[in-house]
Amino acid sequence: MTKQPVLVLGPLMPYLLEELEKRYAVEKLYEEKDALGFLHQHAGRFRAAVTSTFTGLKADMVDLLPAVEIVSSFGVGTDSLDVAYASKKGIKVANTPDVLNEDTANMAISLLLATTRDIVANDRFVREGRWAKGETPPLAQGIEGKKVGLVGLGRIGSVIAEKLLTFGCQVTYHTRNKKPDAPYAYYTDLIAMAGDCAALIAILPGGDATQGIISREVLQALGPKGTFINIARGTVVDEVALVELLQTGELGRAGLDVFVDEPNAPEALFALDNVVLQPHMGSATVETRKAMADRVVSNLEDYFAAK
Ligand code: 8YV
Repeated sequence: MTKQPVLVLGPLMPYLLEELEKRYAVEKLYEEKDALGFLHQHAGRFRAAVTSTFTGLKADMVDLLPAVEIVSSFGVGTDSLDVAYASKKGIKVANTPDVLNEDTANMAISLLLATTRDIVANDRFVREGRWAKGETPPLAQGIEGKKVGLVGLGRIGSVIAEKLLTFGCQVTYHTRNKKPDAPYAYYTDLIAMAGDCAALIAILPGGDATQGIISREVLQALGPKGTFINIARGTVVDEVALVELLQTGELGRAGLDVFVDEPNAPEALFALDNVVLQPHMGSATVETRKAMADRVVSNLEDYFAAK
């Protein structure tokens, strides 16, 4: 039986490519010297395409895929995918939710502990021989019994909340609308929540609607003893204010896995001891990335099976 042609828009992890090639006639747009020429000539052959949160799906690409019925994306975030325009064109867009909840939540908890306990700074302290020289690092911060505010309480946020309870934290949250079934204190006012909390964790979608929602005022309300954790998107926070306030100490600490212009994290953060930096590793475990890849494939299979 001839394999269904599938167009891959950007680089994917080898395992996912192999799984796609087992089932479909895969063609890689990103390997074409003249991608536009290729699309003008061949786009009509593809009912399906695969992308990722990294490669995205812009409206102009949608217009170049006249026969595509489904785009399966690697990643849960849809801020780089023009889902509204694709849907208007009758194209289904699928992502990979749920399979990454636990590991992404563990990154949030890891950053919260690593940041409040100065794990990275103290690792450097030992490696630089300062402990051996008889120096003592400053006391860090505990989180037991502390109030931690979640900005966002979706699938991943809900898993983070449960994990925080096991650390004896009081969980509060801020979302556009109160979640009737959520057993946590709800704040309509994000500045007020930041003022009441020892730490704030950003776990909300990126995109225009949440651009800079964690403003300078929110970070200032969190204050010199406060800790900000971001495993959502760099765009949800005022990154310029974040850097300044960490440098001046008006904001105590930050643990950051995402940035506005990845992979270019602000260099001004590199010398700061009150910051822990990660290269967007929230879902980056062998187990979770395999599960995400399997979901990209099953989204296609389910679509064609339904068809
Ligand atoms: C992605 C992520 O996997 O799922 C998301 O939205 O941000 C990560 O899990 C990563 O961006 C790779 O594309």
